[in-house]
Amino acid sequence: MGRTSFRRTGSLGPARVGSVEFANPILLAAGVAGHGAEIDGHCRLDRLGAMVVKSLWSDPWPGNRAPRVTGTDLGMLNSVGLQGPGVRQWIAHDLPALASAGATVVASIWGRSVEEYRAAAAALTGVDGPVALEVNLSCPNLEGRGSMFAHDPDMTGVVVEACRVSGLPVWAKLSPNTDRIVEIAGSAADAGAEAVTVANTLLGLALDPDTGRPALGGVGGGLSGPAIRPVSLRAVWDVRRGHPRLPIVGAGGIATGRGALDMMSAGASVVQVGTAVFVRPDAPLRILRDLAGLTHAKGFASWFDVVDSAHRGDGQ
Ligand code: RRO
Repeated sequence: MGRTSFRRTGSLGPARVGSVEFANPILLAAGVAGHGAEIDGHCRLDRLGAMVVKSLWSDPWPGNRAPRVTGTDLGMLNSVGLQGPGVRQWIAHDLPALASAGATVVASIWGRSVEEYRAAAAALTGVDGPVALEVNLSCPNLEGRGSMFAHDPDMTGVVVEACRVSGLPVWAKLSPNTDRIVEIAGSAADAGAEAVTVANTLLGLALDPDTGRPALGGVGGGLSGPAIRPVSLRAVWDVRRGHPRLPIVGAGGIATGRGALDMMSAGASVVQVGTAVFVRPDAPLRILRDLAGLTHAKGFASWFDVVDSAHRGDGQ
């Protein structure tokens, strides 16, 4: 099977998020494959819909104290703390490798203030490569703020508006740790977001059994993996109900083709695979293959037909 036909998974055609078309609906989530093309030897980036790069600040950022990742009996807990090379260094050193690997790239940025978000977004203005900008409003490991931007409808809107300076289609990455996600998604859309990414990790904590102290250097962390899938699925469902025309990028615990199918049926135009990569680096490609098989078996003619099918009741 040639490159193009594999990427387009046979007759199902492309996937679409707002103004951006993707070869297929499986994206690599931010954070699990770093900033560059390192994973390409294990998971061909040119076969994915896109890779979302780990969130970047305008300048280099060291991240949190170790340990940064720990297992729990129900998933993975991380407190990486937004480590990254900064947007400019990423453009100079990592983006060319991603282009060489044939990756479709979604950039991701973070900040501690509206001005920091604006600065990171501005550094991407006119840069050749990224097809969209995911604005991370929901990192669980950002010290020094009383609450997340994504827990505040007004701040969400202000940050999204500021990030439009990049000129790229903006996706707002929302938090599952709020009962206001539908309202907050609306604020993002009103401010000009083309899509919302639903959602980030769940706030969590693990204790070290030997010391009795928090297992992670950052103390708290973000829980990910299959255990959180029903939480993100519910959030996708609710956002779709509240905003029938707002494109959704589904994320949270997807580890199988069935999980990806459910997420799209609930309203996601494309889905991101994250923690499953730590189990098998080629998990996104396996999930894509299985999702395509399930989609054909259900008689859907295109990826577009899968999206929202659980709301229409035509996916059985
Ligand atoms: O770097 C992190 O600690 C991190 C980020 Br930016 C995020 O968005 N979600 C997460 O679980 N960890």
